Amino acid sequence: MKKALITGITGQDGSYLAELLLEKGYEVYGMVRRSSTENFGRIEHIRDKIKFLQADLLDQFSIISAVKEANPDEIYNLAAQSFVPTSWDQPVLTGEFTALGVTRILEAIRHVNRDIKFYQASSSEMFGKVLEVPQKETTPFYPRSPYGVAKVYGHYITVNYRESYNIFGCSGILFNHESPRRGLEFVTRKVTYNAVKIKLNLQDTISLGNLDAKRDWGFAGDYVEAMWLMLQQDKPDNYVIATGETHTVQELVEIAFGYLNLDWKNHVKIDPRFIRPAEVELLIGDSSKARAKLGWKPKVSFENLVKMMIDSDYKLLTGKQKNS
Ligand code: NAP
Ligand code: F7E
Repeated sequence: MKKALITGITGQDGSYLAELLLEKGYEVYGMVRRSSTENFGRIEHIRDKIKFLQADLLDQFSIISAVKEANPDEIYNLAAQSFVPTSWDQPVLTGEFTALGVTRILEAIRHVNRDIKFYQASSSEMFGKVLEVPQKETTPFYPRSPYGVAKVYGHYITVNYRESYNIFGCSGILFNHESPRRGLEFVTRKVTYNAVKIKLNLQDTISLGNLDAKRDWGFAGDYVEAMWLMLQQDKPDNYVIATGETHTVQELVEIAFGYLNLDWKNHVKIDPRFIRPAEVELLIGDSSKARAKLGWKPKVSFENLVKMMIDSDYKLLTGKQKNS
């Protein structure tokens, strides 16, 4: 039985990856940080199958202890401060978690067992003010936020430990991926959750920022499979994971409100508080390398993803299925 240690197991991707690895027969260890209230909502249904280890990305020895105790074949580093706007408010902490946290895990691997395979959750935010369209593994980086800058560090330290110590480290450059388990502050979930509340007359408006930003949005459940596939290859590498389609935030709003038979123009307000100091205007990924080498491809379309999230939020808020 293979063993995997997932950091960020309480997050969106951690929950889907834990499900996938359990289905594949893995013994799954989850690294969690201490908090005054438990935060296991996304993994409640599988929590009795997971072995939890308390550690924090800021604390080197706690990570070494967790790696020693789990003694895993694979580590998936999904933990991070992952919300881009917060990275301007807390740039130093974002650097500690999202950049140096990666080095702390790699150092634990180097000291405990160099045969552990490592997955780093890199991001399309590294492309930022894009220098090529579509973006692929060889596209130069130009990050536009402290978060993006921290992820570039995490990417290169993974490549560096691969080249310096022969550690099997993979960097998955994942474009935006969403699901009913997405945090409420990210734009897809903010739109689906609040559109349902508007439909139910629980509120009248939603405030958003830049409606013209374009993103390549996929389904998180599809993307965690790519993470696993990267660690099953003969050699470690970097891979772009994306759908190859891009949509504006306005298109997201149109689909979500349209599915609820609402006219979005009556309910959406623009609030400058949600405009970013520097924006990533356009992301669209070329995942042909992953498709050819990993045999990976996305299964859920953008429209179906938005509808899946609306259906789930409707059930969450009413306890009933939405009639189509
Ligand atoms: P998420 O829902 O925000 O989850 C982040 C996880 O990191 C949570 O489990 C959180 O734990 C944990 N964490 C944060 N700080 C920590 C610390 N100091 N010590 C230990 N754990 C800590 O993020 P996600 O959407 O699942 O994304 C997973 C990873 O992929 C992240 O690294 C993100 O930056 C990256 N990524 C995401 C996307 C995307 O579109 N979703 C795209 C590219 C890359 P708590 O529950 O305790 O807060
Ligand atoms: O914003 C625009 C905003 O916060 C998407 C993270 O998972 O994916 C995510 O980062 C777009 C931006 O995601 C609002 O300006 C408009 O252009 O959902 P988001 P993100 O910043 O793209 C990458 C790949 C990651 O790695 C990150 O961890 O939507 N937008 N109005 C808004 N965004 C938010 N959050 N809220 C608004 O009201």
